[in-house]
Amino acid sequence: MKTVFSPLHAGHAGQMELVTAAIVPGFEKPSRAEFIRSRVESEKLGPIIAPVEHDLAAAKRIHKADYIDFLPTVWPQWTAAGFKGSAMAFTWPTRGLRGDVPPQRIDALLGYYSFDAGATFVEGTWAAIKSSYDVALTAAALVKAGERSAFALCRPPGHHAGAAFMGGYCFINNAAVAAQWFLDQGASRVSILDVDYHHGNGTQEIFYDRGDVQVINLHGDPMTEYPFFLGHADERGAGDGEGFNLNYPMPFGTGWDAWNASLEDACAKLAAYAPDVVVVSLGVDTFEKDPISQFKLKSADYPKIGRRIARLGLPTLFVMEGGYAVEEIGINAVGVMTGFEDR
Ligand code: SP5
Ligand code: ZN
Repeated sequence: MKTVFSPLHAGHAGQMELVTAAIVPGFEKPSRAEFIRSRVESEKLGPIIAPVEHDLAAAKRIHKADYIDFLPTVWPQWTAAGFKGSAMAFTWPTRGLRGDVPPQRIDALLGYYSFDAGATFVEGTWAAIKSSYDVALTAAALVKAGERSAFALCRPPGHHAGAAFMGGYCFINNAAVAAQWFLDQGASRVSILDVDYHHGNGTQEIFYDRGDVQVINLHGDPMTEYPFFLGHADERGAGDGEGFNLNYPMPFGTGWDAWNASLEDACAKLAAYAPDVVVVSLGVDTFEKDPISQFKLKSADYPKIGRRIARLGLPTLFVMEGGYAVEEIGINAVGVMTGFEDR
């Protein structure tokens, strides 16, 4: 399997992160992608290729144009305003406030275009976001050209980003961009299988009222886990999308047997939908040692996930999302790929 990777991710570095009761060094850090890249090499998964640069048209197919146009301006606006440190929001338009009027200050605009403080900018952030987008589209093109699978080693991740907002370390929704791109290239139906520990709220929002993209999420129950405000089992899609959004929320402490039961059910529903291509939002923050997560998967479980997905017998694009146990992130993420290849 080919991996697409860009070193430009590395400029997105040094952020602080607001968590419960503290501001701490960001969990979503450059070493994540480097550990995965080095494991791709040591496991001889296949060639590592550089992304082809794309314009932003494919992003604007699923994101609002004003949101995409805002992203490259954040760091220049932040420094022009005289602010230091990471560009980060601190006020959000919740119920009872105006969410339809963009304010004129960059610190306020960051709140207008986000749902939490978890998507912060430094000088190299836009270049990293753009490279991650290019990685996803370049890997998608490999699958479209006939490869059985490809690995988009995206960083930053994407599945929390919605049509007009960032959050949860995510800016452009790479998996959603790729899914729409497959449709625009002639696919009739695409399934997105999101196995990241956190609910992919952005992906769900983007495709919620559509029947041409099936969105399946396996994740920590939002009653007790981030992102808290989406991801319940009764969210099944709306209008043309009715029945094409499937959520499998699971409690803290979920291990392989229960998680795998959800995966089996998800794969049956996916097979019944009979998509032309599968996009896997691949987070490995389900791992037992993940520092911000509460599931109990073991390293030996990740090849089993890959093997099950391979049994669907469909062209498959893997898009990297979360995973914060950096020492083991390469073993776990590349384990899915080697399992998929049944070796
Ligand atoms: C792509 C992805 O996996 N995004 C995850 C964003 C999670 N943001 C909220 C993290 C809350 C962490 N609380 C952790 C306490 C650790 N002691
Ligand atoms: Zn996650």
